[in-house]
Amino acid sequence: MYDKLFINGDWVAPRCGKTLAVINPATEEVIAEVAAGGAADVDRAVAAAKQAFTGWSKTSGAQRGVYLRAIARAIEARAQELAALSSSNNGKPLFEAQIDIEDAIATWDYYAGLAEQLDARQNAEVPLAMPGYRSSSRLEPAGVVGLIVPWNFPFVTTAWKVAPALAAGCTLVLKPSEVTPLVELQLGTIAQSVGLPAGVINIVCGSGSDVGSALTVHPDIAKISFTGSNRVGEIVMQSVAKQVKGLSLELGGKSPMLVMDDADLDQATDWILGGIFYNAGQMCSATSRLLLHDSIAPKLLQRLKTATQALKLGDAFEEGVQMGPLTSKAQFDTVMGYIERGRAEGLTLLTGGTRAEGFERGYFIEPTIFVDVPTDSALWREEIFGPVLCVRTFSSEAEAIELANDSDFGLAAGIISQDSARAQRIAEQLQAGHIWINSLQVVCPETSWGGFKRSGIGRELGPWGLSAYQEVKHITRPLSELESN
Ligand code: TXE
Repeated sequence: MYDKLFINGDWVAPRCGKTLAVINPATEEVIAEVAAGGAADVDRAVAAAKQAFTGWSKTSGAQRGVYLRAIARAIEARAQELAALSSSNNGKPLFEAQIDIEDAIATWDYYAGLAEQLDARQNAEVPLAMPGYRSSSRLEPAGVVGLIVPWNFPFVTTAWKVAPALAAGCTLVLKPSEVTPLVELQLGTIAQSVGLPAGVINIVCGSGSDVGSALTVHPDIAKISFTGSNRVGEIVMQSVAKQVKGLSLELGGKSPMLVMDDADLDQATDWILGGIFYNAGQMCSATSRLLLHDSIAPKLLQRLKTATQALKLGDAFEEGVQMGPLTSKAQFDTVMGYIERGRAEGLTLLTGGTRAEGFERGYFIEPTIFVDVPTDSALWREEIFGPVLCVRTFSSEAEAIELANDSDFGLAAGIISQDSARAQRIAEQLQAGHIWINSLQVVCPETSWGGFKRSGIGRELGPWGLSAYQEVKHITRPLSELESN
């Protein structure tokens, strides 16, 4: 299967003959060679999706819901195997990969539910102030869509795009990340196992410059949904502009965590660690800027240091491992580059700051905390996407909010305080798409995902995630015509 692409319901050999070496980041061993497509394969996949669109777009929401639920059950039946595959490719501890698979199942079930509700919403009457006319609205699928995903949450980010696209009645071409294609390819076998009509889902692995860019410029693709770096997000935006395609972008983040003077310090320690070291910090929503009230800073920093140094690093499958390696050599180099830059800037290290000791192989980095980081430091302003936390203190609520909002990004934020009214007041003033009060990265299919400012365009999840794949149509006619018929 790995030597093929999934096009038109079948596993087919790619036309360009390239392969991708897939690596286990804990061992640096090649664990698979995966077939990589090129522009000619994208053409084939889009043609299959276009042909399938004719039938799939005319199915009822209820019919599509049946397929989505079947996919959820098929994933559930293979949950352990899929989690293990994801861990071996991404490096995340097995329990994290299991959570990913559970999130994916919840997403498929949620969009099955929205698909089932769609039929009752079609041809809904729209009240008009203007006399003599009647108008009704329809929600129609956007067309063939191109979905480009990264490597940090394989199967999850994919579910966030594929499930609502199918629920809306779109057909699609998915391009997995070249770093983590293994678990994503299983979606092809799952589509086959539930009898999804051929061409509704197509999967073309390959590089961004070959497959990704061919998708963004393809004239038969109506919309691109992209999750990844700001650098590539800008390129994608420019290339879709030429054909005025629809576009959703989920890009970077530099999210703040605000810890107020009334915080429970033990809970705060857990949430801070989880917010930056889960998935080895490779989360767009990582709360990578920590803002501490200066009255609690010394005590909390001491706890953070102790708890961080106690974290167990290791192979995803080892008992008790809390943090895995970085997912790729490229990401390891990027993160080490930022750490070296921090040292060169003379920043103060609370802990970490080196390649992890005791590992002969694997892209392991010590969980790292820099304190008193100046607001003009690259480490404070740029997304590092690794286990590196930057800390500053504040003395008033107003200062905390100002520091939190002083960022190009606005994806998420956390607030830790035992004063619920105060936490709500602060949440309402933060410029971010999702604010967590006294909780850790709680993401549910019902709530939106996406950011303010340069964190992206549009929202995934919730009803907004479905709307992203729909066109709104109104049908308006004179009342007299209706009365005479
Ligand atoms: O992302 P890329 P990379 C951020 C994070 C990380 C940085 C680089 O800061 O350090 O991005 O990661 C495809 N046209 N995030 O290099 O390159 C590519 O093949 C179309 C944040 O992995 O943006 C892959 O499928 N597509 C993020 C996808 O884009 C192209 C998650 C993402 O890769 C393309 C990951 C092109 N020209 C990284 N070039 C988040 N928001 O969660 C590449 N791609």
